[in-house]
Amino acid sequence: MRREEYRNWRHLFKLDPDKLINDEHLDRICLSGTDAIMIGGSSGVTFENTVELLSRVRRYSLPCVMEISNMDSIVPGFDLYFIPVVLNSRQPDWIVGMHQQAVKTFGHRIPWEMIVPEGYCILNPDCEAARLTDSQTDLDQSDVSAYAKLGEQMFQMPVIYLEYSGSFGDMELVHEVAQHLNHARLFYGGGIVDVHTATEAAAAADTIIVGNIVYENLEAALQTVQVKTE
Ligand code: 1GP
Repeated sequence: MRREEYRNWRHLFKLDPDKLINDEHLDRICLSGTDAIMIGGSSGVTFENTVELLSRVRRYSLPCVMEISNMDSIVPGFDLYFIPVVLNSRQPDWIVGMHQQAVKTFGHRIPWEMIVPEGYCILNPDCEAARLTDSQTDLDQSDVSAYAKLGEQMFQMPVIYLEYSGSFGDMELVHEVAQHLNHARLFYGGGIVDVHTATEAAAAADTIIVGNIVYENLEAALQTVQVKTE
């Protein structure tokens, strides 16, 4: 795929290599009309379970991208690699530390043309990603907008990702942040569980990411793809 194609995506399913999905469910997800599959997770992601899931998704013609959460699980063969930079982490490791180690380790083998940095702002204090990254989540609209603007303008990040993993976020805030961005793509993920939440999120953000509901209620997950035609 052409790198810039991701800028047209409206809907993604995020699949966790550490979770089980049977062939029938995966078939329906991959044929759902979603724009792409993103593979990634906060814990339990290994080289082995990532390769396995990638090879199963590769039977289908839609793009498959990896969101890298640790250096040991990086697998060749994805269409693009999304790299989270957690702008509101209190620990520099999640902003530049691990990234610097990855560049040091992989050096000239990094296909830079396939790398898409994501300026993350993690906003649900109870999610695993917030705990793991020690993110500062008690932020108001102007705080989050400032992170988004900083990511876009100072770091030239092509994607800003508002992450509410596990709970549906404050759509007013998401809408407000969108007003502050000029060219970065605004990704929203967290608590999209049906067509209603998907529609609301898609009205505020450029791209919505649907995760857990795939494993909890497949039919409801599949309905979220409708936002593409609205
Ligand atoms: C997680 O943003 C995604 O990284 C999706 O969140 O699992 O709550 O849908 P959910």
